[in-house]
Amino acid sequence: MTATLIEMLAEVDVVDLTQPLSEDTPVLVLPPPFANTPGLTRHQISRYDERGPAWAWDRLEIGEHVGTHFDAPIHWISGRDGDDLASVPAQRLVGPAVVIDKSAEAARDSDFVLSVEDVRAFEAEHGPLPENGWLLLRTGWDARAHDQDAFLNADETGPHTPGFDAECARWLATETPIVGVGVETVGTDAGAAHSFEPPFPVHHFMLGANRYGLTQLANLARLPPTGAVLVAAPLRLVGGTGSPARVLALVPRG
Ligand code: 23J
Ligand code: MN
Repeated sequence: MTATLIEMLAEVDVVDLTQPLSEDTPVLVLPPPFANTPGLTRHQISRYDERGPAWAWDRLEIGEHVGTHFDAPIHWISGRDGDDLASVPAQRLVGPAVVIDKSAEAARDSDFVLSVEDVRAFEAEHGPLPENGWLLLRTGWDARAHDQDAFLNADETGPHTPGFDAECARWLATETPIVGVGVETVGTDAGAAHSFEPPFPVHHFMLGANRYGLTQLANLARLPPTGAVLVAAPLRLVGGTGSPARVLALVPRG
């Protein structure tokens, strides 16, 4: 007797991988001459007042790439012919998640970057990266998400946050069946990735291969290395390059 999906749900914990979104949410800062994204600003429409006696509602002003968010292929020039947010097939928004924990390494070295060798070592222990799945990189950076300066960790040489090396980004995008990568940091690329070859290699290779990105994830420590199912829910914004997203994980109860 196989369990029905509804029976299986009774044995599952839903873990929220989404950071709270507010005016204080840290945002990416690019150096001159590049333009920067605004964070969140709310403008009141009414507050149970003469503008709307029984209702409260706001108008949002926000960049597409703020907080826990989804990167669509058209965000990057290499993916310009790929999916916009409205074209992302729903089937690709739900899939198995694997979690590689490099929090000890990232605590020692803010510029830690994951290599193909690291992923191969994970696969030797846990099996191959899953079809239609997400590779989530745990670094412990979620503990800094309430503080813009600690989160961006910039000095006179630029930001220092963990990520992936260029060869790993290329290999993940072209030689594995994953649909995307997810990180706890402000972007899918490492802080120093502006100086990698090519620059911002995760954006370049993953989005160029019509894969996706998830950033500023929370609660990755609550996920097993394999066995969770991730649900990513960005806006279905026509022509959208990215969107704040609710990201959930279904975890078998231990
Ligand atoms: C634009 C330019 C560089 C980067 C980013 C955006 C992001 O991290 C993003 O949110 O996609 S690194
Ligand atoms: Mn983005």
